Amino acid sequence: MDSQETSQFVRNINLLQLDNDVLFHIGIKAGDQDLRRLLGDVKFVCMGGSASRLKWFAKFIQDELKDFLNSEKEPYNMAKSDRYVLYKVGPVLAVNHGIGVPSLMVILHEILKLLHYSGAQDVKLFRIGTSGGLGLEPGTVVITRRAVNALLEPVNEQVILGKQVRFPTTLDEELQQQLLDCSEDLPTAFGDTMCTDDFYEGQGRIDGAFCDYKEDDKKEFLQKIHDAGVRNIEMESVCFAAMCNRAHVPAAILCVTLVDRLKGDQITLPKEQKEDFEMRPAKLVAKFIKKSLEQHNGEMCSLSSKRTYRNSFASDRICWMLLFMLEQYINNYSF
Ligand code: R2B
Ligand code: URA
Repeated sequence: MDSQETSQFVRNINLLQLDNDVLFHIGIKAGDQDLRRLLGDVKFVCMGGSASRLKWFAKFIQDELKDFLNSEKEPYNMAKSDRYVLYKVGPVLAVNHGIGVPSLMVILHEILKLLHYSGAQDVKLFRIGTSGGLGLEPGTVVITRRAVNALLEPVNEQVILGKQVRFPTTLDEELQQQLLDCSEDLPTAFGDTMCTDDFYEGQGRIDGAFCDYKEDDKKEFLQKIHDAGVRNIEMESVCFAAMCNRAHVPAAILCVTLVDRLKGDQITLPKEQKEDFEMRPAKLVAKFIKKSLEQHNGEMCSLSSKRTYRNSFASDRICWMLLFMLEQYINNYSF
């Protein structure tokens, strides 16, 4: 079977019924553009919270990869909605995801469908973000070993049709090691990342609008999670890991620490230093991407397919339907 006609990114037979899938939050209709030509060669999706940081990242990665790229045109925002930004630079797609799991989950559904409709292959996803550290010098990049929820469980819990469903947050160990190998002079740590639904009470801060616990309770909690292996706290990791895991996409999470939570709550870094720290996960990922491109002699940067989305749509549907039926059959008849 032509490998371009299978897709790892989605598993939803209902998509076959859609004539022209609307990716609402990025303002793209799947059938209106030649997505295979535009995005078929994407190999690395880099996501982070803020739209302006991702705009900066797109320019930065363009500069870093200039020896591999054949265009110096300024990256433009492909998203036609004001919710998220989407920049394509050679084999890299840079996307912001906003704050927290709900915002990330919405854009990840749409990015995975976008990758599916584009026929992209061998894609890796990265979250390059910020976090509060535990026992680490601010400015340390934590490469996440396991993403755990606020109860220290390695799962992302979703409520689907009124029922709680738990998805494991397994991350790719080989990718973690490859990133650690790229860290060189950057201060880097490797450990568990706790994902919370809130920046204030959810992360045990005492400086929110409300706080019904004492400084000692907070210290006890933070020390407990530190002793359990947590090295940083942020707000998206369990969802990012679980959805990439469901999509069988190798994924990694790299977040710089902006404060040592064992010492305080407020982020008081001067602007320049904060900006410098925020670049560090991007620098680390850029090194990894460059190394990957060097290993492939830059061939990842050529367009992987010239077929149009419309031309390939019918054959994709048939192969995809057969695969889905096979999977259902195996699930129903295996013990
Ligand atoms: C890190 O920083 C943001 C909160 O300030 C949130 O998106 C996160 O995970
Ligand atoms: N982002 C978080 O979620 N927490 C912090 O402490 C810093 C950044």
